[in-house]
Amino acid sequence: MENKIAIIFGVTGQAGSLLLDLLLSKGYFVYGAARRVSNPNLQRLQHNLPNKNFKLLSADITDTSSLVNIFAKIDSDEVEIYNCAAMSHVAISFEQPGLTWDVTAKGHLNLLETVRHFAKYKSLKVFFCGSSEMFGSNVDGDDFQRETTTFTPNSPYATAKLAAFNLNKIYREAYGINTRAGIIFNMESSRRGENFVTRKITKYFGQLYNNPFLPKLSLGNITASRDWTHCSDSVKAMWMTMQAPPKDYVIASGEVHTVYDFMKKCYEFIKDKVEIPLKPLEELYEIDPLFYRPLEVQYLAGDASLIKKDLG
Ligand code: F7E
Repeated sequence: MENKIAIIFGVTGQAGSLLLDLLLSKGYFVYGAARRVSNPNLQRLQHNLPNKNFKLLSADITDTSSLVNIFAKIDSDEVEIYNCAAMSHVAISFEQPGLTWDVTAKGHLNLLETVRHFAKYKSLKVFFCGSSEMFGSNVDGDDFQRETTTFTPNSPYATAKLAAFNLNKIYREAYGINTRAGIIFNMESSRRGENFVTRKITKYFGQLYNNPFLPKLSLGNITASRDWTHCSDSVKAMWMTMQAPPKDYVIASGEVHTVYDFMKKCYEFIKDKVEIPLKPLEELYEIDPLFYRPLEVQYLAGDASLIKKDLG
């Protein structure tokens, strides 16, 4: 049987690389699109480089001609396209809103336009990584966010994701393009970038295990609550939506914890394992307003019952 074909935009990132692992394990032939940079950032997919079912291509989602070149190269009538490319750090989006929009919003529009033209010749399916940040601080009466909850984005990142999410839907309804999106709540793993809070904290406690005299960990708003999922589970859900009719789904765990709770769990995890007793947790961290955001999303809790009902 012939391999199924997929393209992943943003293949060097956490979600893109875990999706690559999943699709290869399912027998796909995968094209991974990555930006050309002088020092390639391939750590997360190094183990897949020798795989004969994987081909790394150079393309930049902000440059439509590079997308056209990729689509022209793919000699297959049926392709699953996953867009995981984004400037994904919410705090940085306040510093670099233009770049955030170019990559996250305009980039997805470029992809949709390219797909619209190639859809005449090939059967193309699109998955867009939307974000729970699109909800901003809005919650339903039961303190959950779901597909019907009104979006009230409050960062440049969230507005860019919402623009792309809406365009994804418009191209489905206006042109019949086979698009779907996940409204994806926080995804974490050991491949998470070190400036996101879970990896920043786990890295600190990992180092503390070897050196109990480390300087304090500096954090921002530790009372924020998040709905964290292991990214391997999130990418599995992305793949499942791709196998189903086009529809947008919340991808979440439904479990909520504060940043403080997460840190406490890490502290307790290493406390009994170290040889030199640790200081009390309250002496190991400090609050640095540098890590506060101009606007904060204080609470996110996803209701994933629709995807559970439809796709199991
Ligand atoms: O922050 C607070 C921070 O940067 C989580 C992205 O994948 O998920 C992610 O966005 C919370 C926030 O992720 C620090 O203020 C406290 O309330 O790990 P984060 P995020 O902003 O929730 C969504 C769904 C996405 O779509 C995004 O792409 O932790 N926090 N102290 C801190 N956050 C960071 N980064 N660093 C701190 O020192």
